[in-house]
Amino acid sequence: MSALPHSVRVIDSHTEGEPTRVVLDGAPDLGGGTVAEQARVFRERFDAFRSAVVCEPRGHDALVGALVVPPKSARSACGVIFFNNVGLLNACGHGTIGLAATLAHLGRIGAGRHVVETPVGDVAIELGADGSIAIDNVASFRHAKGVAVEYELDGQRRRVHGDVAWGGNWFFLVDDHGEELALANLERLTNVSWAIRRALERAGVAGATDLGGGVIDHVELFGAPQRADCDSRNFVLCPGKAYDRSPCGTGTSAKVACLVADGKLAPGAEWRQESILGSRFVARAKVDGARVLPTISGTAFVTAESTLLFDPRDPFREGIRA
Ligand code: PYC
Repeated sequence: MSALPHSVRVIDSHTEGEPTRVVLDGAPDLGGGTVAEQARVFRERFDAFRSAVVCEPRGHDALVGALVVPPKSARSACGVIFFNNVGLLNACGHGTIGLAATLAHLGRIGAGRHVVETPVGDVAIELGADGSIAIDNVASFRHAKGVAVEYELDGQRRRVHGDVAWGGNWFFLVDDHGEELALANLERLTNVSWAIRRALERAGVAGATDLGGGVIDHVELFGAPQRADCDSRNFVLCPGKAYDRSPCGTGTSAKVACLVADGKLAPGAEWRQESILGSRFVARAKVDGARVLPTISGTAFVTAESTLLFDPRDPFREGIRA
């Protein structure tokens, strides 16, 4: 018998094209503690809730879920655990902007600064009186530069180089991929990025294990922008093989950390990251000693308020899991 509730109210939004579903009620009790501890309980005991909310037939592969949980500090607005079609995310930039738009839509936050606790540290939301949203993300850094990796695709062996960087998730950032970053090329970009990810795993390339386990589960390809008001365009492959419709908040944070490390972005200067859809985030970095503190701004729109129903007789009430 499923432990799912009969119904769960959610609010859907998209941030620069990338969807977020915030769970309003019906979530399991995760026992309190830090958000990291609550995330561990969610991962170990409530995976059916995760897949029921974001996987087909109620969701889809690109959807990121957000569970609002009690924060450890009374000064924080809330805690949040992000999840997707295959598991939990350490953090999520577009999802935090979507959460901010949702909480503002509900009247739960007003203009000002609001701290949100995630499993990997605090993130602050800056909600403008005009509805603009920026987030001050977790400290981001480059872990390794110019790592060579060989992958095989369609019978061809290729070599690329990339930086391993943390922006709240682990990324492999590649410039020399030789691919056209165009929406019409999605299947090829997905296959290339997935082959790179598999090759990283085989070669044992990883981030620092004390942060989110160290697994590089996001691959980011960079190229020239198409928009005149952007500095770069990207394609980001997420852990469950869906591509990020937005420029990826944690991925843009990782990029900014690498640019600062290379002396290519001055503290406070803007980095305008275009997504594969042509949407954009504007990023800035504060530098505090060895720490790069990225601020990411973008726009989110609420798209639906709905109630998910879980009929005990429904064979797919827990979602369709691979
Ligand atoms: O915006 O950080 C992000 C993100 C991670 C996965 C999908 N979006």
